[in-house]
Amino acid sequence: MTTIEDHATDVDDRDPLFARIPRRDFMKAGAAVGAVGSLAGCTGLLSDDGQVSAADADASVPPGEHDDYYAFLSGGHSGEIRVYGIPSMRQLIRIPVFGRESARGYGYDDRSSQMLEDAGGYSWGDAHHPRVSQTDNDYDGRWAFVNDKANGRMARIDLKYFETDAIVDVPNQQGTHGACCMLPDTKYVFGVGEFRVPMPNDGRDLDDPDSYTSTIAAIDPETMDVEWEVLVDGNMDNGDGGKEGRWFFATGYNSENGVTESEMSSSETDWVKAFDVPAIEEAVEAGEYEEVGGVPLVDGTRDSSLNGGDRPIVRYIDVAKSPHGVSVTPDGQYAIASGKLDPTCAVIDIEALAETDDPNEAIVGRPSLGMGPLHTAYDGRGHAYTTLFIDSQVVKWDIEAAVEAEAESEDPVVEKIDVHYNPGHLIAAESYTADPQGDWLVALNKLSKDRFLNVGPMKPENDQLIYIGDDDAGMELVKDTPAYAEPHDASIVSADKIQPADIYDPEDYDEEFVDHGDSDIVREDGRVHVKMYSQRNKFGFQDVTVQEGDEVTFTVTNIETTPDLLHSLAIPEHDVNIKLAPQETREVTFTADEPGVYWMYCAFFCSALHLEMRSRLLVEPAE
Ligand code: CUK
Ligand code: CUA
Repeated sequence: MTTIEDHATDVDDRDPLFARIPRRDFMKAGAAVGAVGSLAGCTGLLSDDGQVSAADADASVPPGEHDDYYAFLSGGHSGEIRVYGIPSMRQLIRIPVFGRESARGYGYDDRSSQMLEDAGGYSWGDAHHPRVSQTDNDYDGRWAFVNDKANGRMARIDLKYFETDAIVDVPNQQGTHGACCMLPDTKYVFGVGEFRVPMPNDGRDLDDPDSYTSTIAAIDPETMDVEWEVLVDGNMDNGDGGKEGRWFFATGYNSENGVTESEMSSSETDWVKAFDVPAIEEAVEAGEYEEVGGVPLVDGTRDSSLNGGDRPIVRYIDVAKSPHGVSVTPDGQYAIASGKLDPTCAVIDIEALAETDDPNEAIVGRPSLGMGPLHTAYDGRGHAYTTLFIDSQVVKWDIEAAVEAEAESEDPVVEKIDVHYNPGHLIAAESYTADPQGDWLVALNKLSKDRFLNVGPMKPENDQLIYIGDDDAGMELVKDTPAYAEPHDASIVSADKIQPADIYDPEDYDEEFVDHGDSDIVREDGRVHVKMYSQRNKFGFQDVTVQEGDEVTFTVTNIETTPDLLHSLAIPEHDVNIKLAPQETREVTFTADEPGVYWMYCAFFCSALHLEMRSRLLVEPAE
């Protein structure tokens, strides 16, 4: 059985220079020159400029070894988050967010099912953009956030337990698409509304698309309350926050206010919207809003008086039509918006934006990159990496060269690599922080076509690992990874910045901890409350008798203190299934509506006597 010490050994304090070299290669190289454990031991892996070459940076992580990074990938309309280790690309765990999931008992116990109910009671969500909280522009390991495009929601995942702990149903928003943190310190999480609807959407203006609008929502990460929203012209798509606490950027298409594809793409230009957050806060403070759906809604449309003075709250920047991704460079200097239908990206100078009257003057670069640019990531060495959906490539380009070059020049392009096929997002290690690691990049390809064994008409997607750590040797495709539908975006975080717990702390939840000696059955007016512990290899009661029709609540604690020793409570024919990690307590309430004998059992294989870990629920027929 593993111990806490075992778990701690690989979150190590290796010299940062070594951190990117898989230990196996380090050992090999070290042994070769007889200097294991010293810097000299790995010089054989370093090229002249001190970078590790792709061939040496073996992406296989041997059995028993740990990865250097956690990657959090959204699961699209599966409604979940997947956690990979990078560079192995091993899937470590799945975190259910917007839908029930039986292996983790998510949506089965009273607490998690109440949370899903309070968040609208939907059975699914469309998770696109997982972003991890930051402090001082670096990952702090507290939370991950992800949007639900389907039902207009934002969820929070507690990274102590790798579980969803809050979901907010965002008012006045349909198609909450972009999700990202207001940096440097995650003051807000922004939900970016994609679908334009009547405001409020209560049956008015049904077929009057000109009156439809969309909003961004600023959500407090601690309380998950929506603090304020801003109404805009056109719709919005993706978003990213600046690094200095002032600007938030959102791309959008459909400045035409159309409702069909041809209407939405008829104009030659659309906007990147730059939200001046302190100016919006001032407007809220001054009461310059209308309360709609219980939140202050600030008018940020072009004709709004709040956009008339010398400090407009929203700046509308004209870019080629239907831009898609937007991301801010690690140094906070530029916001880069991808053209999608246009082969260029717009490089927006963030400082210039504050100084100029005409926001279009802030566009300081427009390199021509290839067909279908969608999303951009960074290596921290001045390069941008953009997915080309139509060309099925990732293009690496030089940001400063793009600022110096003429518009539509291809000169800033450094290199292109084929991916398989049709990439949406891509993500580089710590690309969303001020200090990307610059070694690994993952292209999230929408189609895999012929890359894997045929599994029928619905093929997996393909997450491809690319080594970007050697500018001389160029990008190298290292690994294909089949993915279930459907990752959109990801965040990659150094392993040492996340410190998950091994066991639960009962202080972190409200349910009553039921230890040995606390077992109890309380009966009152057709309600039965059973409190019992679970431990290798029994439950606190060998049998529990109730009456047909009773409403039964079980409060069950796993009193183990050994990490990785899970139990559960499963009750046949009553849809009862709760997971119990060490020191965790959960409650489940159900109606015992059929007389009979039901074997309550543990579904996690917990010991040699796991199968014997059973008790009886005896449901007596009603008189
Ligand atoms: S969107 Cu999916 S590929 Cu939701 Cu970030 Cu671009
Ligand atoms: Cu407890 Cu199996």
